[in-house]
Amino acid sequence: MSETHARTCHICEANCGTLMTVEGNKVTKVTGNPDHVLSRGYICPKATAIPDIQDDPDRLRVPIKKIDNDWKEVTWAEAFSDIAKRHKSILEGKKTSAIFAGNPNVHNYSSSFFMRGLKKAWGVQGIYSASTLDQIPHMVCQKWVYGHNALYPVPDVDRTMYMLCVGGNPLASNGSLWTVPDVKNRIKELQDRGGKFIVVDPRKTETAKLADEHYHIKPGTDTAFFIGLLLALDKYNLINPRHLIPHLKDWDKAMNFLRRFSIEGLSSYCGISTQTILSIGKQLGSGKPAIVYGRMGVSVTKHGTLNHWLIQLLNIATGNVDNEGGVMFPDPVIDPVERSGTGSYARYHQRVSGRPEVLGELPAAELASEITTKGDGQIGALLTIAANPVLSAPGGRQIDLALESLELMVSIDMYITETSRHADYILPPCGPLEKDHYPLFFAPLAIRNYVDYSPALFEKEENSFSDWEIMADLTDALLLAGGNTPQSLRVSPPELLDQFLRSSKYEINLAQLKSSNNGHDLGPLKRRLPERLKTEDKLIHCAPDIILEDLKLFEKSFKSPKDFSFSLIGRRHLRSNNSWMHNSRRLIKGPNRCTLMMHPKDAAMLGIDNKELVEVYNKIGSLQLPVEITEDIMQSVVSIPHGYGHGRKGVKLTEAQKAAGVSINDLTDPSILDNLSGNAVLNNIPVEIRKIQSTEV
Ligand SMILES: Nc1nc2c(c(=O)[nH]1)N[C@H]1C(S)=C(S)[C@@H](COP(=O)(O)OP(=O)(O)OC[C@H]3O[C@@H](n4cnc5c(=O)[nH]c(N)nc54)[C@H](O)[C@@H]3O)O[C@H]1N2
Ligand SMILES: Nc1nc2c(c(=O)[nH]1)N[C@H]1C(S)=C(S)[C@@H](COP(=O)(O)OP(=O)(O)OC[C@H]3O[C@@H](n4cnc5c(=O)[nH]c(N)nc54)[C@H](O)[C@@H]3O)O[C@H]1N2
Ligand code: SF4
Ligand SMILES: [Mo]
Repeated sequence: MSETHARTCHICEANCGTLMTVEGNKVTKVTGNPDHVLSRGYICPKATAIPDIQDDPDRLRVPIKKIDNDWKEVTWAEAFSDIAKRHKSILEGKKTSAIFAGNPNVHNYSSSFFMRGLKKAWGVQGIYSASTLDQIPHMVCQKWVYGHNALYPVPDVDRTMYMLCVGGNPLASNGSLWTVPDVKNRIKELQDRGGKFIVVDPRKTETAKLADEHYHIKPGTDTAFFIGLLLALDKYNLINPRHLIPHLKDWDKAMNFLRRFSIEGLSSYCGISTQTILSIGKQLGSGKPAIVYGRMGVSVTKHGTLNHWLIQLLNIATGNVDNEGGVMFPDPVIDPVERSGTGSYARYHQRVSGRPEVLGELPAAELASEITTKGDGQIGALLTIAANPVLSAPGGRQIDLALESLELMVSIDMYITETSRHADYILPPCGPLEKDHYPLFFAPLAIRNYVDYSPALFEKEENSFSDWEIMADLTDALLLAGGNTPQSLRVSPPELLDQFLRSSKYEINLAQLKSSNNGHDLGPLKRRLPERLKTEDKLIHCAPDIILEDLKLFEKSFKSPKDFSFSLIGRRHLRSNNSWMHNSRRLIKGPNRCTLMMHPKDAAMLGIDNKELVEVYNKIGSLQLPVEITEDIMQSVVSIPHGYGHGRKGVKLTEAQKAAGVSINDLTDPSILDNLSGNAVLNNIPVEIRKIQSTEV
């Protein structure tokens, strides 16, 4: 007998509604839920692989401890008390401890309720996380411009008439900082109603192929493109912030600063013609609802924060912030803008580099140097929670070495990964279908106000715990070892969730959400300014001094562009999710996707044929992989997807290891960061390439 259950997919930001057919304790089929209020029946292949994670024989079911380079199963109690004892003795010396929290934490709403307590008990102030490999430039820019780091302006794609997408590939990623399931059809609907979708990317991506226009841009030069667009609006007198005018501070200061550049100079720097810049500028300023959206390609660069500031200026200039069909601020039931502080900056600094803390985060790129640089405050104990920095952070080989030198490393993870293989203990959470789900971080990024809850599909296996339970037990063990009282009173996450829901203006409760299979639609995004602004003066700050300082640095580098042989960029594939879904046979099967994409002219110049092996190298490292020749990519630019490199010794991911690939982050440079946010630079990496002679293979 089979039953069908509605459940949100927890893998990516789209949060699609699925229907899962259950027979006994197995999910036998996953389809899209046609009645889901947001995803309308759409799912991608990753949702069908969720049962593969649930049933994966490589998935750890009990805690394991490393003894003489071998893993031994231990009880939870033994693990917690030994970890707490060792942690205490490390902190009694001159070393400190650190936490690295990875991307899946944002898909586990319940973990977030226990992070603060665990941070305190583990003895850390700032944390390392995937945020500084990703979106912190958006957040710190939002803090400075709108007054709160969580004031994400979300593209109102369903009502726009023109969308410029720079450095994002939603057809592969399904949208980011933009919860927009079924994005392909939404873009088609925009085109069907006479609107236009434009992509700017060094590669003609899946998204670019759907677009009305695509322009190749030289990697790392988007700052110039954005300034060019603002100058184009200025030139044609199309700057008209309309309803925003009373709420703007320092608009003229920002524009006066930008007028020192010329469109021609900017155009030759970024490789997009003056004519194109002028034409896009004109269309953005046409008075119709329009959006400029930028994602990873403009975030994980040297001027990521500056880029996002320029994007805000563009949307402000055309009156498209807080405008239907422009970018809007959602009104989520559980609202991070009302529930948390506006975000801190420079309260403390990195020991080695002196860089400031940003929103309670320390740069992930600097974790290895903080572990290996000797002296007081050196990191001796590391806790990773759902993170794989060896594959996801720059300088992966250096991180490998650093982790090996730790006195204590604990990983909360369900696999022996490239990272967790270095741990002394791995504490595995229960299977994904044994957890409930609430889009705590994604409802605030969604294209409509909505709310959705999925109870756990299966009971937890015996002796198995959710991430939050592991975090809470570890916190208690650490408190106890330090002579403190454990937090005996525990409210469970669903109870907390219920309290939050009930106290919201929507007056909704968990029982109501449980009884609904399709999520609740709470309507389209609405105008929210100026009430939503969190700056003290309730104004939009158009020219924060700290950002203008970085603009000056850009101006300097712009005057003397550096040339190198090839610029390496990343990419994502629909059937992959960062570093951790390659162990699903049904996702990984098919052609090798870990290839070096290269333009035919570059391949001819180097005498390389399709699928031939090359060495890609720079001062950070070197790797070998086959070439995939394609006209989609610009000349002098090459691309490698991130998240591969499963061939490292000791990893236990049987399927992933059959298509191990290599890690692009063995080539990315941990010493080059976005000045303002401390975010890693993961694109526009200088590399050299050489053909591997057949005698070397
Ligand atoms: N070169 C390059 N590097 C990149 C990027 C890029 O575009 N280019 N992208 C960056 C981005 S945007 C991100 S977000 C980061 C991601 O970087 P990370 O967060 O470090 O890496 P993930 O690959 O998401 O690894 C997640 C880990 O969590 C485990 N896991 C999965 N689900 C759960 C769970 O529910 N509980 C627990 N405890 N563990 C779980 C998996 O087994 C895996 O080991 O990578 C970044 N790295
Ligand atoms: N299938 C799948 N979906 C995912 C993920 C995944 O790994 N796989 N990861 C999830 C996560 S954690 C995130 S953060 C999101 C990311 O979501 P997106 O940002 O939409 O995804 P990317 O594919 O990294 O898109 C970045 C684009 O920027 C381009 N690019 C590179 N350098 C430059 C540059 O200098 N300028 C410009 N203009 N473009 C550049 C790249 O060619 C690429 O097409 O995806 C999420 N969804
Ligand atoms: S796009 Fe795919 S992975 Fe993302 S939520 Fe939807 S089904 Fe899941
Ligand atoms: Mo990400």
